[in-house]
Amino acid sequence: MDLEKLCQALPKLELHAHLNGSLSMDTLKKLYKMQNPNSKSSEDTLMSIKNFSSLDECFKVFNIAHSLTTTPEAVFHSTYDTIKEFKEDNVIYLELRSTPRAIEGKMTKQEYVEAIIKAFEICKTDFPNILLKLLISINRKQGYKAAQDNIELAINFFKKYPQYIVGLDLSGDPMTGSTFLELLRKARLAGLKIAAHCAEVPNETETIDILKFKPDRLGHCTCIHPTLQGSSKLFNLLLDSKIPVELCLTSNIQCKTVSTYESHQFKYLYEVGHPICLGTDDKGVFHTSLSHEYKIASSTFGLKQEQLLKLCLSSIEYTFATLEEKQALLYEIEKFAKECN
Ligand code: 6MZ
Repeated sequence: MDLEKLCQALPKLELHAHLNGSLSMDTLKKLYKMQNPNSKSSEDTLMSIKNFSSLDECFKVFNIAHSLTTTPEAVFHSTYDTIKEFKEDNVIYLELRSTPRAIEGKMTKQEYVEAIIKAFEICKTDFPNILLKLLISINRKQGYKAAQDNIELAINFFKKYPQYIVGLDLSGDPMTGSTFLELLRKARLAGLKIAAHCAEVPNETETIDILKFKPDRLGHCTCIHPTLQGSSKLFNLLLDSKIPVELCLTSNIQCKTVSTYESHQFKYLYEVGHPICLGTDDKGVFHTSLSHEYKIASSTFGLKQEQLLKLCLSSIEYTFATLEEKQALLYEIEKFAKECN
């Protein structure tokens, strides 16, 4: 099987996908039409989503998607379409993450999360081969009160829908805000798993604090790179922690936080056998797919079929799924592996 076909056919697990960053151009156009039924052109407004060249500018791009997901109906369609697209890419397990937003007169944070759950419920019937979970995100830029509200919301939804709501994600512009680790500790005690973005920009003190907190998974870890000056201490701390890292190759290249695919931290973590998994981050913003990320990993780091399958298999362990669900995922991937031989 050629590489492209193999990466497409692999039963993959997506553990790092932000909902509003994952919206495809088709979904954005659809949402634009829903919001502006009489407008003829959506292209110009939406095209600016392609124009960014740094992490800072990337965060401005999210405003476009956010301006179109301001009602429960729009959030529902966004979630449904995104799940469908991941399913079409042969993703068998999808952990979406999203920051609940309240829009005055249009939507409460509670309704935002309910709209996602409603889409999950319908997708469960429409696309039974993809297992769905949700992490409630905390945007570090939005401050303590918003973080507290989102955690309370997550705990309440976790009680009602433990089959879907599995944890919290700490994300947002890494140049600002705080990590709210004391709040995350409370959430952990309530049974929620924690995935934290870590070291997207250089910040040794914060990185050490996060590593000491021991989230269940870490996102990016871009600046914990053994070749960066003074970073070997952080790299060793990360290795000792054994915390799985979600790696998003294209995202880091497009945001210019890593200069080349060849020098991506994937190489160093993979070489020493640190637990890692691949994710898209924001497939709409970065025009990628999980198959494409596997293809890049394969062609850049020389991963063959056996290693790609191992990458999928090992990701199972890092999911926030139940033991039973993990066994079902294992069965799916092993079945595929047998069919390949
Ligand atoms: C940190 C990111 C991110 O939550 O509105 N987000 N946070 N680093 C990244 N790397 C590029 N990509 C996305 O999805 C969009 C939000 O996800 C976070 C940001 O807070 C962004 O506003 P939701 O569904």
